[in-house]
Amino acid sequence: FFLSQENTIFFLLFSVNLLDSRTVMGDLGWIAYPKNGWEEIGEVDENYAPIHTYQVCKVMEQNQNNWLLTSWISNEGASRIFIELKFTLRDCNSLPGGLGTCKETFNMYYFESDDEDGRNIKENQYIKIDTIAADESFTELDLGDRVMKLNTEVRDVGPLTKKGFYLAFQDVGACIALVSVRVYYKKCPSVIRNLARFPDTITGADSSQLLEVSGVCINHSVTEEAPKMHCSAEGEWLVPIGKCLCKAGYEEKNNTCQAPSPVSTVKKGKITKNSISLSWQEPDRPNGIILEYEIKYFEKDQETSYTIIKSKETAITADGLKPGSAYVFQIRARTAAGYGGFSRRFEFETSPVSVAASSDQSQIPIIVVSVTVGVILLAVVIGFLLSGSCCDHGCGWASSLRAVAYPSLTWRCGYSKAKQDPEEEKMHFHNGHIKLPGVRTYVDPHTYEDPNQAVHEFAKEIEASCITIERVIGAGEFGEVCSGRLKLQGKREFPVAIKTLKVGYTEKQRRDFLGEASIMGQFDHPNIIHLEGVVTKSKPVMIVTEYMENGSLDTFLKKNDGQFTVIQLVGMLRGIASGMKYLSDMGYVHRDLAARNILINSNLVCKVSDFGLSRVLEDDPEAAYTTRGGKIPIRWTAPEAIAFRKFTSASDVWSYGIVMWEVMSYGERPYWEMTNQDVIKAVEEGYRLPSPMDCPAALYQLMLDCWQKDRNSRPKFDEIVSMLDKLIRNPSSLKTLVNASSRVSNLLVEHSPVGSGAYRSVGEWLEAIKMGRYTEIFMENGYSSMDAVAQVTLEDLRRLGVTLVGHQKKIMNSLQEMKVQLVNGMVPL
Ligand code: ACK
Repeated sequence: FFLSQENTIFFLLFSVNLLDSRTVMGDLGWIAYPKNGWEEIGEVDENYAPIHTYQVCKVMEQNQNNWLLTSWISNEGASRIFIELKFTLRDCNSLPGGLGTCKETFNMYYFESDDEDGRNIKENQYIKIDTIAADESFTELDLGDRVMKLNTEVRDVGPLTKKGFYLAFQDVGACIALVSVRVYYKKCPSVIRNLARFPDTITGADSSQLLEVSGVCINHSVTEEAPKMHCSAEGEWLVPIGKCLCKAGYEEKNNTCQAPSPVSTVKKGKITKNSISLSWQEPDRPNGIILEYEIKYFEKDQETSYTIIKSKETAITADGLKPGSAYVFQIRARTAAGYGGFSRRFEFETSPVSVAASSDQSQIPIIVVSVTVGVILLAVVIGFLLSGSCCDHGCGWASSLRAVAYPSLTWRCGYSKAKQDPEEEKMHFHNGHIKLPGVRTYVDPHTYEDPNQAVHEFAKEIEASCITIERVIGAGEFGEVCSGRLKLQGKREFPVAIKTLKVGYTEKQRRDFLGEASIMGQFDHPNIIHLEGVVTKSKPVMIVTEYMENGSLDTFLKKNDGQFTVIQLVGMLRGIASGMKYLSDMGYVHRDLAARNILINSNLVCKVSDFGLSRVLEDDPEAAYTTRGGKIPIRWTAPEAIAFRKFTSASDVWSYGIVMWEVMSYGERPYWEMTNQDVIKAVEEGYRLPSPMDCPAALYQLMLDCWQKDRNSRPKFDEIVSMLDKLIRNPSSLKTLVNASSRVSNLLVEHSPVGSGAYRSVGEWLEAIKMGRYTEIFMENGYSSMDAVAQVTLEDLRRLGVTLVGHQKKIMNSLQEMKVQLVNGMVPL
């Protein structure tokens, strides 16, 4: 097998031998009949190991029928097996007098059987695999030169349904030496990918089959999106989908989430009415050097208010506690790999106060609590009045606007350092940051009075000293784009992309620049570019994102024209659709979806990027001013968005169709060199881009669906994702290409309907009901006359690839209508 690059889409080809005649030390146990046909040459190699070569050379005799039967070969559960033959064959022309009877081929057969008892079956029960001919035959001259013209031929057989099989080689009068026979099956070998483990998977029975395999998240990781990959018939893993993420407290390292095991033994020490001392032992499996412990504690049944102490020692004293109260403690250790899991809960109680002492002292905590609550309430009121200014410790009141967007978000505050051991750090939390269940909604940073606040709401501030800039990789509207490395505390350094804001910027430019981070920071999806954070407290101002090794998709495809399989291209499209589904679920309309705004990493994973704040698309060189003054990338934009600025997820779907076209044509410019005005006019008149070369019909159909004039008829992104998933699962559906002869290479395709009335042809009928796109598929599948069409069933439509329910209904209803009319003698079919 070979492994291309650690991170590229896998080409781990794996085969497992079921038989290799060269490695069998003893007798092969094969049978030859008649006895004077095939014979084994008892040769040994330089290590005295037998070379099991069989030969036959009855070229001068008529009617040869020499059989060589192998012993029973178990298929070990594989349903498609491969047979590699190495042989030499004599050129008949070089045989004086043998021309009349000499043959230059032999036949290979198989017979399936669950056990070894099937050996005595008759010749005619064997199933022929193929006639084997030599690419190179040898002559006497070659023999003189001692040239060995060894042929290698591979055939595959499947689906196999029994436990094993016999092979047979039939000679009908050739001069052959069968040097070796290797029988094997292919499998996609067990791998860990995106933190999910995929098992050894034997390839499918069909040579074009892709098996969808679900991955299992490795230890200490959880599903982000159900991880899946596809095992191809060649034993390659293709199209990874979804991923696992290390659980909170675990860090990803070399495809694992390694961290210390939980602390298991905790002992109580001195207990007073206000304090509890604890000590514990190092975890059984520290898995590295323990850097510190985190001790979380709270009053029993009051978990929403807890305190965290960080300590380098294995003992602490928690003080400031209420007398006579039970407290719950949990401890976890941290190594360079991150935090381990928390220990189980340990419960200890402070000593009660004596009755005499309680009368005065017990008032103190009550007063303290009352004052604290008073201060907090006052702060709430001020916080709302000020509409969301933020305190310096990173503890923020949500602004009233944000409170609208996140109705149940309360507040997160209370960071304080207590007077204590300098080795310890202590923090109190009230109501940890609440994560809303279900899908979140995108918050437009414009709704913030102060856009700077939006940035800090959604983006982490990174210290400039954590970033190493390595080289300039491009130019953005606001400044250079660089690649570099980010080293965050307690994490390994990793590559990042850094967008910088050029010096001398205006306040508006800074706002717009950081606006992108405010938007990006709200997204968390494997197909959306991930924001690491921003640098705003020093200059230059920067936006730091994950690094995408292959840069923007359009350039990448142009550079690699024709290099990918259809499945790989569909995998890219699936990723983009999945990212767009996420954005549309969040209520975010992209408005500038185009291959140039998709980034692609070394895994060929595509991620949507470019989230400008103003969305006037100043930074897109493709954007042109419309008559209404807006700047729009005409070739990618839906007609309603160009005409009256109706930007919706449905207009993003139109753009997605254009991206599909760009991907399938390896970065071709949509509408080539037509002017923007001509593009607008042609699209308005019902013309559409023709299919890219070698494009599967199902994909072109999907493009046409995305380019429906009526935006409500376009598929939704979730439908696009499931449609692409279906195609990936069933790659034979991608085999029907758009007919090359009907593919118009430099003209647009007309999609406007013709008139109604009696239909002279299938094309005319389909056009009239606005289903003209299916004409070709109907014709190709034998529905070329109206008589044939009259027989079409719903099942047939599905088989033809008419998957949209609306279209199925339209066609079936029209057929039904025609049948009724036929009965009434109105339309001659
Ligand atoms: O095609 P490219 O190499 O990919 O050139 C452009 C350039 O910067 C200007 O946008 C590249 N670029 C932008 N963001 C990233 C990123 N996150 N990772 C890698 N390259 C990026 C883009």
